[in-house]
Amino acid sequence: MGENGGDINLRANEKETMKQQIVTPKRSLTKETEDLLNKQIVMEGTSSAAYLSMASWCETKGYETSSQFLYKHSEEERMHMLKLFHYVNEAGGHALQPEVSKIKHSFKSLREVFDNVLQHELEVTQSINQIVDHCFKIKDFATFNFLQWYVMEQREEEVLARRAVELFDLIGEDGVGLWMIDQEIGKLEAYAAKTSGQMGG
Ligand code: OFO
Repeated sequence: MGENGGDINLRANEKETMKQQIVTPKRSLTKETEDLLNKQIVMEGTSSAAYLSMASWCETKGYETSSQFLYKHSEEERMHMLKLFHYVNEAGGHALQPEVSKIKHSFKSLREVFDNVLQHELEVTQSINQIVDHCFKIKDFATFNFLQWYVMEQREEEVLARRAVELFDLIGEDGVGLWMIDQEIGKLEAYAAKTSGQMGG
C-alpha cells in the first residue's frame, strides 16, 4: 500500500482510539473520566494508609486521642475509596486496586502529623476540584453530581485539619500543652460538623 494508504490507515486508527474515548451503550464514563476516578482512588487509598500509619505512630507515643481520631479517619478514607470503586464499576468502567507506597512511618512531632494531614487534604480537594471541572466541561453531569458528595466532604475535612493545626499555636506545646492538644483533637469532629452545618453542609 502507498503512502496515502498508510495515512488512511493511521486516520482510521485515530478514529478507533477516539471511539474508545466516547461513551458506548455499555458504559456511561469516558475513558478519561474513568482514569481520573482511578487516580482519585489512589489518593483515597493513600490517605487511608497514611492515616493508619500516623495513628500507629501516635499510639506508640501515647497520644491516645489523636491515635483514635486517625484510626477512625483511616477507615473513613477507605470508605471514600470504596464509594469510588462502586461508582466506576456500576458506570461500566473498571476500578483498580491502587498501589500504595512510600508511606511515612515516623514523625518528628505530633504537630508534623497534623501539618501533613492538612497538606494532604488540600491536595485531595484540588484533585476533586479538577475532576469536577473536567466532568462539567464534558457534560458528564451524573459524575459531576456524584462528586458533589466529595466536594462537601472535603470542606469538612479541611476544617478539621486546619483546626487541628491551629490548636498547636492556641495552646502551645510546652508543659501539659501537648496533652491538652491531644485531648482537644478528640472534640474536633463535633466542631467540624457544627461548622459545616453553619456553612450549609
Ligand atoms: Fe477522602 O477525604 Fe481526606 O483524603
